[in-house]
Amino acid sequence: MASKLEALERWVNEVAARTRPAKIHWCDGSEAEYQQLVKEMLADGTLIELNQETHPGCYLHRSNPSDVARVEHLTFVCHKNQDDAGPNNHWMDPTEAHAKIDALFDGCMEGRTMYVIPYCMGPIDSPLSRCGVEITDSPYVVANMRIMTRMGKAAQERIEREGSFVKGLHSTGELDPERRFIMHFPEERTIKSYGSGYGGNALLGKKCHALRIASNQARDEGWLAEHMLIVGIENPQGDTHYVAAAFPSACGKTNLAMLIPPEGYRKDGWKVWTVGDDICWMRPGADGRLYAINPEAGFFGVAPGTSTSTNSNALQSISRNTIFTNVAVTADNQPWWEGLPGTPVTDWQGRPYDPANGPAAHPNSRFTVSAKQCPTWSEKAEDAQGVPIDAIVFGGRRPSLLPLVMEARDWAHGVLMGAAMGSETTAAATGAVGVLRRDSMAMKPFCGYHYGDYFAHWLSFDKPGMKLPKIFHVNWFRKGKDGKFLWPGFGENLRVLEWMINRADGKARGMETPIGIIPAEGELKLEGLNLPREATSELLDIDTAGWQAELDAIGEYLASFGSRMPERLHQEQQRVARGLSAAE
Ligand code: GTP
Ligand code: SPV
Ligand code: MN
Repeated sequence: MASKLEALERWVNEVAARTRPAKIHWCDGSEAEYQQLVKEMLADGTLIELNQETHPGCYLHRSNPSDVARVEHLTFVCHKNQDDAGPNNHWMDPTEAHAKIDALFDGCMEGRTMYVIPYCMGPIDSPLSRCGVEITDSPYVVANMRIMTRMGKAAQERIEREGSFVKGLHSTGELDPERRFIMHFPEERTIKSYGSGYGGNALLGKKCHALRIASNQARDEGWLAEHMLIVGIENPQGDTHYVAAAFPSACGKTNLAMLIPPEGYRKDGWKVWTVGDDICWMRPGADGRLYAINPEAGFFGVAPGTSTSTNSNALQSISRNTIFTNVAVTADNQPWWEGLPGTPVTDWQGRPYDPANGPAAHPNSRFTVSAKQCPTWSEKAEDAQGVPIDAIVFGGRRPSLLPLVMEARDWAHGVLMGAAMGSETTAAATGAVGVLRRDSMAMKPFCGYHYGDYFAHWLSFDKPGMKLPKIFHVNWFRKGKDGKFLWPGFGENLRVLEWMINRADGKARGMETPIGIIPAEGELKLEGLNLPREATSELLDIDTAGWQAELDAIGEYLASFGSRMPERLHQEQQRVARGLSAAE
């Protein structure tokens, strides 16, 4: 027996009977195993060696050009009852879904190796962590899962002790978009993914498990599984406040998680610690505060735009032992993307670079790297108890209307702010880019059940005995009349975080407005920024007529979820709308 757990052994045998691999390999997670896989992938061209002098241990993978991002139209959440999936998900009857995808898995691993990957999402000894097993025929997936999760022997031992695990079955199949599905069965805690080798579709520990399935586990067990970064802000007195922030894909989570303080702040002794850049699991502690862990062990980050000036922590992290996917290459075989100095000679598809073909690196090209390599990696990220959260932040790409920062007056108002979140679409998913869509809590592609029930679950945390964090909304992407960003962003975002922390500590008064609390005159530190005065007032300007239209749109959006939308959120929307009318 390869596992002491009968349920695991039986499931692996069932899958093998269907997929008929030549060989089964149980992953132990060792360095030797990783090196062996790399060797095999270099031999068959799955990986391409990059310049080992400048980038030791770094490799390039080129995915199929039809397989470069998440595919939301092929992603299904298959609850028994269609209503439980909600209008926010594509739904298929579970029996039909199993039949459809199982037919694709029939014999799909013939002549190949089937890998069994036991993994743990979160520190291996944390009560907040949850385990899973992914079965895949892709060594690229195994290598990425080893970086992104606690994978191998220790995870298998925890699974055998606990007796339960999330089941994930994956095959890259023919990479034919016509034969591609990402299916979730929340009641069975099962995932089946066929026909894609790309990140969120194939590394099943990430979005499929840690968000779509985990959001269901979280609701049943009284915690939250969110698309959030976690960052620690240490002030000159040595106190660290932890902030969790939800921004949609490719809207700045990795950047904020690895923020480099502006020079003045650095001199004063401010430090920033990275706990997570994409996913956050949090649950109330005995003291009523929310404690958070990052279920991941690595970063699967957006490459384009990553540079010394925007994110030098990320750049330093990826100088060694990194897998790059769909980036371009320079003449001396270094990885390259838009935003880096130097010139590309080969584009992400392996063609000689020609600007007529578009960007050299794919806009959703990524790096996979162990979090341990990040210079600002927090030692608290390994803490089994998690970190206490002082502020929750929502935000998106909004070229107009939304101010740089505002604070919710209470938890319910904050839940409304999160529910109302909107953002321009990005390259992280297939489809048009730059279209405004609602993306509540940045979870539109990831919430594994009805959004109405999800908002009710969020509201349920507001009860006696809880010491909930304050909730804020930010917008780094407001544009001036010239079409340029008004706010410099990146490291300068610390100025906004400092105001939030001051609010949490009762050290800033703020100014009440109908849409929320904004910084009072002088509370946002802008010294050394050279921000024109008009820009400052424009960043915090509240356009009453624009907001009335926005509140109407939010009302319609909430109503689109029908009777499962909690009445409390409707009331909150009406309260804000009334406040706006009164202020007119
Ligand atoms: P996922 O991994 O897809 O979930 O994305 P993410 O939210 O981690 O995105 P990331 O931090 O990689 O941000 C990607 C894009 O946002 C890049 O184009 C950055 O240049 C841009 N960006 C990040 N922070 C800022 C900011 O403060 N201001 C502006 N203007 N752009 C930003
Ligand atoms: C995202 O798109 O939000 C990502 C990348 O973090 S993926 O793993 O593809 O979901
Ligand atoms: Mn993400």
